[in-house]
Amino acid sequence: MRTPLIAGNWKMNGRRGDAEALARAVEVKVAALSGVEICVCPPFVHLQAVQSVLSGEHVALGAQNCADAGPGARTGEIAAEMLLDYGVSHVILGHSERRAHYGETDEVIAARYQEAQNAGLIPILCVGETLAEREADQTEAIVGGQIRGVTERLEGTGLGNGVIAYEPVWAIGTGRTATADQAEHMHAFIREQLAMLEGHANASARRILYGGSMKPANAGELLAQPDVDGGLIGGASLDADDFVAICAAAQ
Ligand code: 3PY
Repeated sequence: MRTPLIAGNWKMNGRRGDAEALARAVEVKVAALSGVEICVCPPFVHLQAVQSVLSGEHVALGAQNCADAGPGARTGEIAAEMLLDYGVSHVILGHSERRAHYGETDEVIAARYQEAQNAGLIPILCVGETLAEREADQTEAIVGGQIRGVTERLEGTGLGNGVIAYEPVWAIGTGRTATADQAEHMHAFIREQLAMLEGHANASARRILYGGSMKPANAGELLAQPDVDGGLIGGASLDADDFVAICAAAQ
């Protein structure tokens, strides 16, 4: 039995006051929901403000990245253990925007994942293909390669308590969403890949989220798919009513 997780990726949006108001609204509106885990991931500079308005009972706090090494000489980076100190429990890693704009490779993403795991955070590992890759029939090769490229570099715990987020790049910030069939096909494929890497028991317990323009209008159908265990929500997570409607659909 996999408890669905809905995580809001606020990306690089909002001022401190906006972040506090959004977190406060989400906290109040999700209080009556059950059977779904909820997490919001503000920009680093708003973590403390958001943490101060969350009760810790209904909404977990996530970050959008963490360093690939422990504290020390890494100008501009934030170590996983520093995030933990701010009440952060989840961390998004390998988002396609980081792969595309900052050249993050599977190798560096694996190192970030390892640091997150060692610190006790729950990594949310993003994978997904571009439109050109899908059109060239490379979707499974790309996504399978990204999963292996991280998993095979992890020591000891493997993927541990991590979560996978399948986010087709062509559905991010474009308003296009994978159909429920396309999403289920890829989630089932990812679970098969995981079974080969970490065994059936671990693979069937691992949550696989869908990300890419999930919104209230399509959340119900996507979340009803047997291998879709929640969502990583972009734009719709910036509106408390939309985000809570998606959380309600996951119950
Ligand atoms: C989106 O839905 O736009 C996302 O990138 C979620 O991470």
